[in-house]
Amino acid sequence: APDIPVANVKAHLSQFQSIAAANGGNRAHGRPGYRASLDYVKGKLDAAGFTTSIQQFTSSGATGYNLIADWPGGDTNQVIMAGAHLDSVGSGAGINDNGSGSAAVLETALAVAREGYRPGKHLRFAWWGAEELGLVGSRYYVNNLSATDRSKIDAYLNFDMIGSPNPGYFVYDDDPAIEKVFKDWFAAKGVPTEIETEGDGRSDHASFKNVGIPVGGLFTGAGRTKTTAQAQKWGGTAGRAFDPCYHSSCDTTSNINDTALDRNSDALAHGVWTLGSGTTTPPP
Ligand code: DTR
Ligand code: CA
Ligand code: ZN
Ligand code: ZN
Ligand code: ZN
Repeated sequence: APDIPVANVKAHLSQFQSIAAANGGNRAHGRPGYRASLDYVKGKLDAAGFTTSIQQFTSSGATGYNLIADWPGGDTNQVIMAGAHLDSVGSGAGINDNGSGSAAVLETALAVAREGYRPGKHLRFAWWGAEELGLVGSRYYVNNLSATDRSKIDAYLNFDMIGSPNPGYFVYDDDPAIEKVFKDWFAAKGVPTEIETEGDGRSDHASFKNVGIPVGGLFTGAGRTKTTAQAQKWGGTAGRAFDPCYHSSCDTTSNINDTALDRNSDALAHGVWTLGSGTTTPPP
């Protein structure tokens, strides 16, 4: 997989920050900042040659939107998905939660286009609405998949908070094969990882897991406190939350650890390239 330039990822975060500032200070479901964020992401993908679609739904009396982007080609009976929720809470710009995941997924998709990558499997990228209201957008997407379309999704990779300022390196433990892809990548970089245990049912992979689709993902931590042992292996500050600005107005572009964002962006690309390349059945 190509290196993902962290400067490019941070440029998307700056855009999300500006969008929030221009739209009442947030990017929350039902607020103009959310749709403006979606339009930004969609514009980049359309320009890069993706086939994009907007899926509309209603939640709490407001219209919500999912953005789905398909990279033309690959075996459409074997789909690899990578996604992130694009909405913030109402209290702020939501740059770590979850601009970080949204920006890294976007930059990985743009890298696919830049490289002219032709994977054996079909790649689909997604940005979810209304995650903060209770995983609403991703659940709507999964619930509206036909059984046939559901059976074609080989994996869903979730990225929700991957740039926390006092980061841990957590790998979802839901599917062993997917977990191994990420764990091995970090091990090769000399970065120890822990399995992510607090998140089951707490982010957008839940709806995919509930219908039997293999899921995986990465996480750098939210409101929980980093232990002394964790600080010894990862650096940062023991006794301090992984993200002290979780769901707060201080979740801005200054609330990002660049090393964590870079490593997780590169790991994300590695996961997409690795899982996208293999085909379990030979092409016709
Ligand atoms: N619920 C997510 C934040 C979150 C909390 N624990 C985990 C574990 C894995 C992924 C995400 C999370 C949110 O506030 O968007
Ligand atoms: Ca990189
Ligand atoms: Zn959140
Ligand atoms: Zn989140
Ligand atoms: Zn899990």
